[in-house]
Amino acid sequence: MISRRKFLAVGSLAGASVLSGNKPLGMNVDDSVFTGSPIVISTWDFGIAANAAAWQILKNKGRALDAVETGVHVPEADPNNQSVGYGGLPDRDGRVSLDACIMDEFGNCGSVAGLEHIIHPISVARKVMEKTPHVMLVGAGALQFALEQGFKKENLLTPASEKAWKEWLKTAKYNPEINVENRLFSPAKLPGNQYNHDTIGMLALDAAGNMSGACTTSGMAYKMHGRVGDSPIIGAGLYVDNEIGGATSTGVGEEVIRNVGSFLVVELMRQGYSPDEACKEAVMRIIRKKPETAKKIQVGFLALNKKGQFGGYAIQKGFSFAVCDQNDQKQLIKSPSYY
Ligand code: SD4
Repeated sequence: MISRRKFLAVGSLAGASVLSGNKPLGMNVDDSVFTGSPIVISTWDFGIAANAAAWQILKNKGRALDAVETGVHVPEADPNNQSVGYGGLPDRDGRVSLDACIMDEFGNCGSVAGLEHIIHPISVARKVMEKTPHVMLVGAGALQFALEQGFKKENLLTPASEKAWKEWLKTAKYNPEINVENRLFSPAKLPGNQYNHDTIGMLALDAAGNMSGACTTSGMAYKMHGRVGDSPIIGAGLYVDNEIGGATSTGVGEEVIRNVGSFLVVELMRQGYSPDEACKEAVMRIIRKKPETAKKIQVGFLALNKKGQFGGYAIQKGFSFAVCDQNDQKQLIKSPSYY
């Protein structure tokens, strides 16, 4: 039997087996029930720092819901991360508008879309879940609610993001670039043209065996004002079913919405797919429906099941995800991909 540590070490090879039709290495890792060891996983390399914050809660037997909210606060508050929250790249009108959602172990969920001026949209989404009879608030209504709840109104457009936007205006071409997150993470590497990807999606399983998830983003850079992607849409950008597991996504949200991606991944796991197989099948739905579009875009899914097994799959190379558990707090795994 392959231990999970071993699986982590060969995480990027799992996809090679998926593609060749062999059983993915992750599948037979551990067929026992959850042993009580928490785990948190999240999208992209900025997930490492986010997981570390979430881990502080999980290791002290805290609730997964608190862990994911605290974890995603890290990239939301980082002005050097131009893909999430404060410092996020604006829409084509120069407005930073944020999307986020959160879901707990009871199937409760909350979401905000097109929220401006608030650094932590994930916490506003949690308030929507906990303090209102609704699931989703958008635009001016979401801002009004946030202010009523005591959130501070701030200018989220940093000088670096404003500069990049002004540079972009010179051509004003909307042309989503693949894996731009990898470059956005380092402000030193900002060339000032198209930065169109972002998003942290995080899934956590706590010591009690309960799962929650969070997803937060400034959306596609230079999107039309009012455009909403998959990230705040329950079932698309995030889905958690405490019986089965959870899934989240990153990349071009329109394709994820069209396929109700995260819900699909969870339902595939319900049918017996391992997390990596389920993510692969969700990606294949996108590719089969629109093979020409799929060549030019990135979509990645990430999933965690109730046994603590995880997996990811993307259309393009370059998607990575961070994993943190009691064995290792800083794993970064290269996702297998179709191309
Ligand atoms: C969106 N899915 O707004 C987000 C963007 C993203 O990597 O994840 N980029 O469509």
